[in-house]
Amino acid sequence: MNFHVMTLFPEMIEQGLNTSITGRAINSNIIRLNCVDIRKYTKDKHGHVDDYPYGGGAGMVMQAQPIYDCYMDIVAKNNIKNPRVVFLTPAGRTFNQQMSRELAKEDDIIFLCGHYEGVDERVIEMIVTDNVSIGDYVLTGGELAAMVMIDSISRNIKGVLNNDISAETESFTTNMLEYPQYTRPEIFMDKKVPEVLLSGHHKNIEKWREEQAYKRTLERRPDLLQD
Ligand code: 6GU
Repeated sequence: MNFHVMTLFPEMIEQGLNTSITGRAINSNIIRLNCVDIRKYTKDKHGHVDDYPYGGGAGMVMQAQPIYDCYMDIVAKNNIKNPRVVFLTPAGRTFNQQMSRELAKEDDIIFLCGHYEGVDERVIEMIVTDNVSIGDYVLTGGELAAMVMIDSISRNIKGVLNNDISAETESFTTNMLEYPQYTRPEIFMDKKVPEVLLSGHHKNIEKWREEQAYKRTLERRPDLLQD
């Protein structure tokens, strides 16, 4: 999988994802991260990539030309045919585990990170296939949202996680939140590990975990149980 990111802050994304599990996946060539600086493509003599909005209003709007040229260059250099192009925007469809699993099947995904008050609608119409939000709150730019999506999609790609099972059994694959986990020591500041987990009785442990997962889902996310 090749993740291409069009952004004004490539180092932010590189630094964030070159760490931990995604960092290891990049180093072992299971995924590739190609962050491209939109500013490199501006034809403005002062290096500007934004301008005032037609019709007036607050803030600046990212111009179409640098983004379009950046996109064309990524597609040409990497020989990409019919790519998914994801525009990170609070006005998009909300990202979830199902979308993550679908996107993990692609060979290339191009992300467009917006900044300022928005992006010229014409370039969005020309190149974007998916408008995606990561939740109902507003961020200063699309970079953190792209990082969230790339992290999530990566862990659905074979070879990224150590164990194939954990991506399958965890929260949202089963529509249940995960059961609580414990490790050594058996007693921490007077708090004991639930007895059943020390019993070695696998059937009882499984039953206890299912009950805990259900109880937790009912308390914290009852909306997940409504269907
Ligand atoms: Cl994708 N972008 C921005 N700027 N804010 C957001 C978001 C995306 N998703 C939620 N808030």
